[in-house]
Amino acid sequence: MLNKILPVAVSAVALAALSACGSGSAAAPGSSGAAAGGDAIVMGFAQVGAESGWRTANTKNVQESAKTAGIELKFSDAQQKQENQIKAIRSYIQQKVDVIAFSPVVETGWDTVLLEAKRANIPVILTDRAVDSEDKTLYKTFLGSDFVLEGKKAGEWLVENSKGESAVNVVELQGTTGAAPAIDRKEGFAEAIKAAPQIKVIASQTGDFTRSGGKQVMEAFLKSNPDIDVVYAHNDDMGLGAIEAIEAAGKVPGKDIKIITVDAVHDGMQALADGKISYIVECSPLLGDQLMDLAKKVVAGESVPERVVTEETTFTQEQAKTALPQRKY
Ligand code: GZL
Repeated sequence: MLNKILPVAVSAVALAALSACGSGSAAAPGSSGAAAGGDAIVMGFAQVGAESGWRTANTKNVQESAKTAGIELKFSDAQQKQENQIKAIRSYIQQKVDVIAFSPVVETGWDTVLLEAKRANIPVILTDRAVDSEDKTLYKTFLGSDFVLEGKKAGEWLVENSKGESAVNVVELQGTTGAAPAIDRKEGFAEAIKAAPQIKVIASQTGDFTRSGGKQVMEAFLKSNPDIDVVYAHNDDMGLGAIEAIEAAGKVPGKDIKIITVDAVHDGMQALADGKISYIVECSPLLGDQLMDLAKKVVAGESVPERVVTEETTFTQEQAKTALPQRKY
């Protein structure tokens, strides 16, 4: 299946030259798999890492969806390091994959490698997280959540549940420094709590989206802030780490200190059902099927929306108890 639509201006001579030296298909440069006359589309996927329950659920889902879609997946785990993701993307360019998909660990520093992919005629799909590139031609689409809205939902729940309180001291466990979900969830939450001036963020620090990071930062917060009422954690894993620190300090999570998190992975939902977490804003990792559908369209040269926002909801303790048995991750 010729997946690279050759520029119509290509002359007959150029086409003859291509077929004379290639496999007979006049595939554009930067193509392998289906674009070179093979059967399966080849996708290079540069994953962030395996830092959280969300990430491992996302990886499993992408791999399963690729298999179902008949797409050959080349997969790399960057251990949360941008230089490893850039190396992986360069390797996919060298291998002439048909399409590259990745979740940028941080928003900045991608223009150079994305320009290399563009010059190699390899379309790029952003999945999960965004980049801050001004040049929107560097990628075909961004599939992922609205992280500002997620932060707003968390803040709105706290405003709703702080009525009558004279002072509400919040400590914030931020995600990876420079990552789109960390920047946006912080922004959305801060915006929402403006409606209730008695709510104050008294400390905010990154726990890098990991359980151990959340625990370490929460231990420090507990030592330096005697009156913490609420933890706002940018993901379940840091919230679960905070629970360990709170219990080690002899306090009761969900009672002495309320915890609000984002994601709704199984362990978070279990802690919510058990009353240790008070509220969870869902962020779905199940992007695989949409990603593969977008990849097929992009490789076939079809137009796709610049932005695809994923559907997601929120959970209270009662809703978590009901939802848990059906959860896929
Ligand atoms: C959000 C995703 C975040 C999750 C974390 O879409 O990028 O990264 O909220 C994960 O759990 O580490």
